[in-house]
Order: sequence, then C-alpha cells, then structure tokens
Amino acid sequence: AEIAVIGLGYIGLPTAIMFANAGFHVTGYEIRRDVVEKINSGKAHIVEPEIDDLLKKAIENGTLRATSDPGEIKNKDVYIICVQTPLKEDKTPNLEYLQNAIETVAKVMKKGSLIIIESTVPPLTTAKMAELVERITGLTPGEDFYMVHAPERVMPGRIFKELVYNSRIFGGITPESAELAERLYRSFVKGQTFKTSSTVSEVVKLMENTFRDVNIALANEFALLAHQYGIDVFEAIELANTHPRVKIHVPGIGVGGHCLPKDPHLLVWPAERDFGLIRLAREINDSMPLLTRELLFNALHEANVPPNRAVVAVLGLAYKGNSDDTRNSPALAFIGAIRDDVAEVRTYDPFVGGTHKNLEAALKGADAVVIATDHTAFRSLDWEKLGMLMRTRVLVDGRHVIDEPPRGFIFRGVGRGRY
Ligand code: SAJ
Repeated sequence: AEIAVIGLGYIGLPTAIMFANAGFHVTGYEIRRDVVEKINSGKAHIVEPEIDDLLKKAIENGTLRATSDPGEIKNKDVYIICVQTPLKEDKTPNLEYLQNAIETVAKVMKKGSLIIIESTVPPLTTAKMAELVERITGLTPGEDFYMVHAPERVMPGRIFKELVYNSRIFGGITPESAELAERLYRSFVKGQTFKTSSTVSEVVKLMENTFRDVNIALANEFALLAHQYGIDVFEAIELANTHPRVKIHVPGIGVGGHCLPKDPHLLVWPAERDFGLIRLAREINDSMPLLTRELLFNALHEANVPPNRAVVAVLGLAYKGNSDDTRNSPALAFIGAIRDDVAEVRTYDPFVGGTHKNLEAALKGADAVVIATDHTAFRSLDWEKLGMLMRTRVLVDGRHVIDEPPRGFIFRGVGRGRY
C-alpha cells in the first residue's frame, strides 16, 4: 500500500518513519517548507531518542519522502492525518488544521482510499469529517472510502518504543474501516489492537488524558493543603502510595504540553451540560504557576529583596523533563506571571535554549533561581557551589528535583512546607 502522512510534527514524522521502515512507500505532506527540506536531507526537526538514525535509514532506503505539493499525494491507498487540534483563546477547539487536511485529502484521494485520523479530536468529529469528504468527493463513506480514528498514545521521549509496544484502538465509521486500519498498523505494532466505533475511540483517547489531568489536579490540591499544614506533600504522597490501591500523581508548577491542557476541553465541548470536576481540575492545574509565583515572592521577601530589584533565573522552559517542547509550558506561564514585577528574568534550558547559553552565566549575580522543568541534569547540581555565583541565594523548586534544601539558601518548593 502507498501511504501519505499529513502533518510531519511530533506524531506524524515518527509514524511516517515507522511505516517507511516497515517497507511501505510513504510520502509525508507538510506545509512548512523548511521542515520538508530538513527531513529530505535526513535530519529531524524535533528532538526524540533514536529519531535521527531511524529517519536517515528511511530516507537512504528511499521509502520516505517529504513534500509540500499536494500533487505528490494523489491516489494514495492510505492517508494518515497527524495535524494539531489546538484550543482557541476561548478554550473551544480549533479544528481548522484538521479541516484543511481533510479537504486536501478529499481533493487527491481515490475511490477505496482509507483515511485515518490520528489527531485527538472532540467526540463525533470523525463522523463529521466523513460527511465532509462525502460532500467534496461525492463518494459514499464506508463504501467508496474508509475512515478511522486511530489515536496516538505515545509519550514524547519514548515515542519509538511506545509506537511499537503500546496497544492501539481503531475506531471505524464502519467495522470494515477499523479492520483495514488494524491490519495496516499490525505491520509494526507489537502491542494489542482493538477495534471499535470512531466515537468510542475519540472518547477513549480524551478520557485517558482527562484521567491524568484530573489526577494531577488532585495531587496539586494536596500540595496546597500541605502548605496549609506545613508538611512536605512528597513525604505524605510516598506514604499514601504504600497503600495497594492508591497511586497519587506528582504535584508541581503546572501541567503543560499539547495534550493534557487541551483534551479535557475537547472531551466536554460537544456536550450540552457542564462537567464541573473536569473543568475545575483544569483551573487548579492552570493556577499552579501562580502558586509558584507566590512562593518566589515570599522567599524574596524573606531575603529582603524587593521584587522590582530582583534578578530571577528560571531553569527549564520545556513543559516536561528532557523535552525541547515548550507548548503550553507552565514555565512560560510562570514567566508571564512574574515578568512585569521583577527587574530581570533570565532563562536557561539545555534542550530549548533561553536567554543564557549556560547555567553559570544565568546564575551569575542573580537573586533567585526557580526550577520550572524536571530535566534530569537539574537533579544533580552542586547548589552550594552555584550559590556562590548568586547575589542572593533564593531557590524555588517547582518540580521536586531537589531532595534536601541546600545549605545557605532560602528555599521554597511546591507542596513543601510553608509558603
Ligand atoms: N505532570 C505533572 N504531574 C504528573 C505527571 C505529569 O505535573 O504526575 C505534568 C508534566 O510535567 C507535563 C504535563 O503534566 O507538564 C503532561 O505530561 P505527561 O507526561 O503527563 O504527558 P504528555 O503530555 O507528555 O503525554 C500524554 C500521555 N498521556 C497519558 O499518559 C494519559 C501520552 O501517553 C499521550 O499520548 C499524550 O499525552 C498525547 O499525545 O495525548
């Protein structure tokens, strides 16, 4: 089968690579021309373990090619759509990218094509997109073409392992659609595969991330409680988690990335009633950068540094550890929340970049340092040494990367003792 992958981002590119290395002829369609050029020269535009070698292999074997020309994805057997479905300002879904992708496909597909949506979408969307294809092509869904929602479930940083070993759901607009997609993915998926309807699969995907978001919100609320009682939430969680049926998540500066902050909104969007728990969880998680701001300002106060004279170094910009992805990063929300009230904000992130290229330069003469991302490299820093570079030694840990507060510092941490 000839495959076209629409959208070569964090999911599309790895998926295209997997199919190409499984022996399929894959054309990756991407509107960003610089990305297309880079990929065709064998270089990935995203950071992910193993990606460079796997991409090089696919390009050298000639099984993968990227293009910005819709003419090059004409008459494919399979179209796999991996475009983003972000939120608008007002927290309603922006389905423009998906709609454009579907329209592009509808114009070049043939009778008998299989269209697979990997993008996370609000419930009922796949069926609506099938109607859109029908309107454009005049073809009958389920008869003249097949359509499936096959949500990706991979964790950035572990994408190539999880693509192979995670179980997968194939939600068809008809049973035959699901069957075709399942057979295709079996070429490299070693996890279990399940078939269902497209609406169930849409809901399953959104429930997974909502489950995680709501659980993190609960952990964050426990962190707020810990501040009230002057205890260390991490000690309490560790002990609570010794119970065989309790597994509390990790509190922190907030929840970022392209999925968790958005998917709970997608889940409830088409519904008519209000879903309070899901909405409140989002609000709690979104408020965590503000709690971190409070911790910083309280510590500066204790150090007798007026905020408007404080030089603050933020360590980490990515939304989570060892990633270069800053989408919806709580680090950025935190910076936005302090920027106007402090003298200077410096940033350092070994994966993303930042205002300073190295840690020492970022800390030199600073009054406070705030850890906003749990990069592994931040766990083993010699704070007593680094502290000598600083003008004032204030340390705020938003990600629980520090076990023992270092000597000589005024320390605050999310969920750790007093405010
Ligand atoms: N976080 C916490 N506490 C936790 C866990 C995470 O504060 O206990 C924060 C992280 O620091 C990060 C955010 O939440 O800012 C999200 O990180 P994550 O590691 O939970 O998830 P993602 O966004 O990298 O990937 C999730 C995964 N979904 C689930 O684990 C249910 C992944 O499997 C999905 O494929 C992905 O969303 C997606 O694309 O939907």
